Amino acid sequence: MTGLVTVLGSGAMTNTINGILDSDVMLVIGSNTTETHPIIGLRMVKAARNGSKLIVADPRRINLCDSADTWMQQKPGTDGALINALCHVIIRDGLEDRQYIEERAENFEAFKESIKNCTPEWAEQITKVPAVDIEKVAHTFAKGKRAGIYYTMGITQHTSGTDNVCALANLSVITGNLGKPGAGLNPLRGQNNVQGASDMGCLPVFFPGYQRTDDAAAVEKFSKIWDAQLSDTPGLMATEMPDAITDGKLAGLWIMGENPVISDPNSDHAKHAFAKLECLVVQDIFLTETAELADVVLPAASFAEKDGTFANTERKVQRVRRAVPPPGDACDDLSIVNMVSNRMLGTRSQGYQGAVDPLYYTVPPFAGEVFDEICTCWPAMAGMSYERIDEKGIAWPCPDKDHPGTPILHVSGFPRGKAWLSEITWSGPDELPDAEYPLVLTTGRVLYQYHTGTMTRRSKVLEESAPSAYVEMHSEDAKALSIEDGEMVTASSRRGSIQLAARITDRTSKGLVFIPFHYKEASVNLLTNDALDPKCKIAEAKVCAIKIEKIQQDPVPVTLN
Ligand SMILES: Nc1nc2c(c(=O)[nH]1)N[C@H]1C(S)=C(S)[C@@H](COP(=O)(O)OP(=O)(O)OC[C@H]3O[C@@H](n4cnc5c(=O)[nH]c(N)nc54)[C@H](O)[C@@H]3O)O[C@H]1N2
Ligand SMILES: Nc1nc2c(c(=O)[nH]1)N[C@H]1C(S)=C(S)[C@@H](COP(=O)(O)OP(=O)(O)OC[C@H]3O[C@@H](n4cnc5c(=O)[nH]c(N)nc54)[C@H](O)[C@@H]3O)O[C@H]1N2
Ligand SMILES: [Mo]
Repeated sequence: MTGLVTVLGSGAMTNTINGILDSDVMLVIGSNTTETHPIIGLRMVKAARNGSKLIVADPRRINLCDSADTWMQQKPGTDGALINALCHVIIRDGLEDRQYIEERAENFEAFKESIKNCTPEWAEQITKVPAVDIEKVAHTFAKGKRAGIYYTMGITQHTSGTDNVCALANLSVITGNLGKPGAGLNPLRGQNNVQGASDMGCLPVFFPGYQRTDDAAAVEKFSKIWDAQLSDTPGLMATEMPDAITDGKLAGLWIMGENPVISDPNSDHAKHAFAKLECLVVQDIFLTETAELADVVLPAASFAEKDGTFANTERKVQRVRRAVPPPGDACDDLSIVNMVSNRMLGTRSQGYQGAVDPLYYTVPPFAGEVFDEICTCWPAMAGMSYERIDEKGIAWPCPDKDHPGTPILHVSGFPRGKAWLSEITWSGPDELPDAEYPLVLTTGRVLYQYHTGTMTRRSKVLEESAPSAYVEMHSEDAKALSIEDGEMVTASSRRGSIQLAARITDRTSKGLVFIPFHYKEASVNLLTNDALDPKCKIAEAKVCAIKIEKIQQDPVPVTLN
């Protein structure tokens, strides 16, 4: 997440999972932890049982609310106002950590000025969280000796996602909570090895190790290592690609391990764009909805069929070993990339210009050679080797062979010197409800399914536990529309329409509905908004305006006989 990268140097948990047990306050905001990170959720429940105060901020009554000291039910898309108000109360009541701020932060006066008017009463108007709760939470958080923040997509999947993360960083810094056990700022990473993918530069502005593509020294360094002149122009974010295709700026796409036809907000737009590509290559372990559109499908091996390393959510780099051979023609991803690269050799095709040698990984399965190369080009992994992580992983930074790794970041300082307290102005979501589309839709996950279901929906046990799409709606909204629990309804936005079952519940508030995005037969991304955060280009999957309608049954003809 680039916002956090700018603030702290990288987007990763600053602290450890087991450290949760050392916390005395936990603020869980926009994370349905017991369903989406169940192991971490268990630690939180255990910590709460041991006396740590748990604060949950979520528009839905998630399971974690059962263990919470306070639950703040904000309106979706209002987190920036809520967090600014927490900071306002802390400073107003003199609860900030003065010494920490003086030693480790800058821009405090301007920051303080910027939240001068963010009173709890102002925030109550916007968020619908009672001002007294905001005051209580601000006091609990600031008085905690080890107060940790845990957040995920409820915070980031907004047009204000980067601002929300910066606001949370402000809260953590002014209370002196970065750099000590049981505290910190902790984005719980989503996919398996998404941390490793970010670390390795699967972001258009970074080479491996967060070394920027617009930094001339980094371009020179990697041009030398890879023996090819590299570009200093940042690439496109995945979310910017559909428009780039439509605008004729992008002609070919090679998608590895993603199913955007189901997972991209406003997915029909993405699907139409893909149809305009000159060449679409999809590399996946299954023939997905996206692979069905491809000119070429490259069958990949799954995690259990390959060698390498994964970096987990606490930055720990761990070995993965092949347990079974891949089926049929499937190959591990690295070998596929290697084979394609070597066949490009000698051609003048874009992106491989100037290279003279074949990719020099020579000993199958190559992963060990790549690992050694990573350790030479990113100082934070310079001290790692397969021998050292043979049995137990090591958390980066690990700068030399004797270094034990760094479970907690920022103990003695920040990458940029001092932490910058940024001035955040709250701005609401891109699309708000109106007379035609009166309900707010938020989307997300359930415990038993994983994203577009390519993997989990092939598992009988999981599929039996969560077999079909549904829309969670408040009893008063259902009553107003004469909708009964379990009844099939139509949900539509300005972009599309789906049919699914109503689940009547008071987990959401009046006016808010929730739909999981796992089900292709009622794919909620046909409805969602693809408006982007201007800074990190994440799409606003968590808020859009929709309407729900009863499906009018044709009256059953009365037959007289
Ligand atoms: N079972 C399961 N686990 C998973 C995944 C999966 O598909 N299935 N996916 C993995 C991945 S890649 C990721 S990124 C993570 C995501 O993990 P989470 O972010 O925990 O999952 P979500 O369900 O997307 O949304 C989290 C919460 O955000 C709340 N929310 C909605 N709008 C707002 C808002 O405006 N503000 C706030 N504060 N909260 C809001 C929702 O009510 C929900 O409880 O899960 C990972 N774990
Ligand atoms: N409405 C809405 N939309 C969302 C979200 C939301 O909360 N709401 N969340 C967003 C988020 S956070 C995420 S992470 C995305 C997830 O979106 P996607 O990443 O598109 O979803 P997955 O279904 O996990 O797709 C991963 C693909 O990788 C394949 N795969 C698995 N292992 C391997 C492997 O080793 N090699 C290769 N080559 N392929 C493999 C799987 O078969 C699968 O097809 O969805 C995003 N979209
Ligand atoms: Mo994710």
